Parts: sequence; C-alpha cells; structure tokens
Amino acid sequence: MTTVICPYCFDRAPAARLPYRCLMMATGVRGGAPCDAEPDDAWADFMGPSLPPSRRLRGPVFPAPRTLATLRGTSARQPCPKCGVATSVRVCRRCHNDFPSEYCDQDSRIIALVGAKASGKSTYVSVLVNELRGRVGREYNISLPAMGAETQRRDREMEEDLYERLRLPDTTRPAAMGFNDPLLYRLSVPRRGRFAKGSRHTTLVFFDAAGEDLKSAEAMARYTQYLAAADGIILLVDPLQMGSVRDRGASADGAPLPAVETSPQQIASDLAAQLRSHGRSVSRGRVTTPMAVAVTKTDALRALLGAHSPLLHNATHTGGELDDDDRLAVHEELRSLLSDWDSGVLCRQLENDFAELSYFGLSALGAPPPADAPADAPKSGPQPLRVEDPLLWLLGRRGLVPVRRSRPEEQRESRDRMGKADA
Ligand SMILES: Nc1nc2c(ncn2[C@@H]2O[C@H](COP(=O)(O)OP(=O)(O)OP(=O)(O)O)[C@@H](O)[C@H]2O)c(=O)[nH]1
Ligand SMILES: [Zn+2]
Ligand SMILES: [Zn+2]
Repeated sequence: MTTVICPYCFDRAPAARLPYRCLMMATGVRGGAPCDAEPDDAWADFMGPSLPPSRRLRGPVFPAPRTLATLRGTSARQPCPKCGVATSVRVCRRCHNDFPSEYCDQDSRIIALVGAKASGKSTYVSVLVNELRGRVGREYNISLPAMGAETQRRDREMEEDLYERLRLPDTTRPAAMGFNDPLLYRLSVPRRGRFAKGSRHTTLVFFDAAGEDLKSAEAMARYTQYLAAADGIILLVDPLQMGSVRDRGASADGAPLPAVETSPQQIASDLAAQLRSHGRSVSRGRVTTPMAVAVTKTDALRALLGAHSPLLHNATHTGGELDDDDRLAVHEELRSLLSDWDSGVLCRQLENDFAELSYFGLSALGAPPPADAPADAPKSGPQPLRVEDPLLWLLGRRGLVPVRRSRPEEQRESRDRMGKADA
C-alpha cells in the first residue's frame, strides 16, 4: 500500500484514503450546474490569517469512497457526489493542500535539508538537481522531473538564475514571513536484477529551512513536524563558520568572511532534541534517522587539504554504483578536518546523538563567488564537487541506488564499534 506524506503539513496517510477536490467544472452532468466554491476552513487555517477572505473559497472536498478500486489505488478519478463531474485532484486530509498529479502514485521520502543562514542550502539544491539530471543522472539512469506547477516554476527559475544568469539564490524567506513551499520531485531509477523490469519511483521532498528559523530552539519547533517525517537529514555545515578556519584565513583568496551565524553544534543538538521529543526511533540513546553531515564550500578549503585529498575530485559512480570505500575515505577526511578545527566537539556531539552518521564534503560552486560581484556565481558557472554524495548515500541506504562494498565486513564492524563510520 502506498503511503503518502503531505509535503506541507507532513501528515502521513494511505494513498487510498486521501480526499478529492471538485474542480467545479460545468460539463452538463446532472443538469449541468457546476458546484459552487465553499469556504475551505482546513486549508485556510493552514495558510494563516494573511489569506484574504475571497481566497478561502475553494472547490468542495469530498472523501474517497471505500470501493475496492479506490482501496487498491486503481481508481484515479472520482465523481463529485454533488455535481457528478469526475476529478483526479487529491488533497491532504489534514491541511487540504492539493497534491500535484502523480504525487500519490508512489511512496514519499522526505529529505530534510538543514543548515544555518548562508550555509549554502539554496545554492546546493539548485546544483544538486542539475547534477542529478546531468552527470550523475546518466551514470544511474536517474530521471528527476519537478512535480506540480509551483515546483516546476521554481525549478526553471533556479536553473535560469544560476546557470544562465550566473546569479546566486536570494536569501530564503523565513517561515514567519510567509509560507515556504517545499520542492517536489519524482525520482525514478531502473529496477535492478536479472528479471527486473521497469522503474522504481519515489517522491523526493526537499524543504529548505530559512537560516533565521534555526536561530533558536523555539523557532526550530516550527520545523519539527518536517524533521520528524524525514527519511534522512542533510545537515549543511559552513566551514567558514568554524573559528579556526576563519583564523587561518581559508578564504584569503577572495571573498570576505561571512557574518557569524548559529553554530553547527547548536543546530545539531537542537535537531537531536527535536527528533527525540517527537518520538523518532532511538537506539541506545541515539536517534536513528540517517544523518548526512555535509561540509559545504570545500573550494575555500583547498589550502588546508593534502594533494591526494578525496575532496578534490568527484566520486566516479562507475557502472551506476555507489562506491562505499570512496564514501569512507571522504568520511574519514572530514572527520579528521572537523576534529582538527574544534578539537572534536562537533563530531563527538553528532556521534553521541545520531546512530547512522556519515560526513561529506562538497562544493556547489567549485570556486568562491567573484570578489567584485559576491552575488554572482563564478564566471565559468558552477563547477560542483561531490554535491551528489549525501543524497546518494541516503538513497543507497533505502535500496534505491546500488552500493558497492569491498571492505570485509569485520573491518567495517570494528570501525563501527569505534564510532567512526556508519557502514
Ligand atoms: N566558496 C563558496 N561559497 C558558496 C558556495 N555555495 C554558496 N556559497 C556562498 O554562500 C552564500 C549563501 O549561499 P545560499 O545558498 O544562499 O545559502 P542559504 O543557506 O540558502 O542561505 P539562507 O537562504 O540565507 O538561509 C552565497 O551567497 C555564496 O556567497 C560554494 O560552493 N563555494
Ligand atoms: Zn497536509
Ligand atoms: Zn462538484
């Protein structure tokens, strides 16, 4: 049975139970009178008091009938009980937001993206989507269309801004100032195996929390629902926020250092507290939601890396498989860099709080923004490094992309016992 998670309020429901919305179309059925718009209080409550009264009126919502076809999920359209005209629009049973067509055809996976203000979240999403459709998508035969008119519009806009106009994203709106829509994508990968046919589909929901929302534990409570629904979390850590990296003037080659924001330790400990309080499963005191900790802007760290650092090149993805040894090499490199920067405070805290943890290092742009135009991408356009690694690891854990492992199992286990890498 397909389980759908609402990307707006994160209510979880069997697809067959989702109500329908009448589109109020006049097609001559039952005397031809189309339905009138009605106040949709559930939706209006969700949208908040800024919604003008005229916009509270929407097509009537009616429950899914309990027929065999709807329970099996084979019936895409249902006639409205009032006007008789069939509709295929499904809505969330709690917040009444409309789901894009196709959203309810497959399970949803929420990938929560968390990071302090200016840690690089928006740039990362834009580049990640581009890479998943290009270089990485080709290796794994991934397709990633945007779902729904709103994501399609923003998807086009992000692509044009960054890749054509070479403009960096604007600051993300904090949730208090308005409603932040999630980005919805339909990820398709070919089924693997000798007799496998067709593709597997998953809905990916990226929700980019504005930096301001993470400033206090209280503000972060707004995002608790989202975090609690997440299948995996990508925590972006801006290395230019770490005291000793700033002191060493890692970005001496150009851009001035960004203002100091919420520390990653603070964000990580708030995250763990939120997940625990929302009953996310806990194993020996640690939260089990897989946690990818990704240090961003690694282009600014070149001076601190050895000549053979795995952070200087992309993973190969040969044969459409994720190379787990490569991931472990990156994991260890980052763990040692992070520990060096803050005497291991962040790593200790993360490892005490999260049972499934892996460190990543990525650069969305491949180079700092030009010193004379800090709102622009580098002149040559984004030249990303390893942006795909955290998401592919999360997908690999769920069996959505194949993973190649060569280290013997015993070695991996002893590594685990040392609290080093998740394997
Ligand atoms: N050197 C370098 N700088 C980057 C990179 N990606 C982003 N930046 C810088 O970081 C700034 C913030 O990036 P955003 O993507 O807007 O960060 P955000 O986390 O979405 O920020 P908010 O929306 O304000 O929370 C950009 O304006 C760039 O100056 C990168 O790959 N390398
Ligand atoms: Zn909802
Ligand atoms: Zn109707």
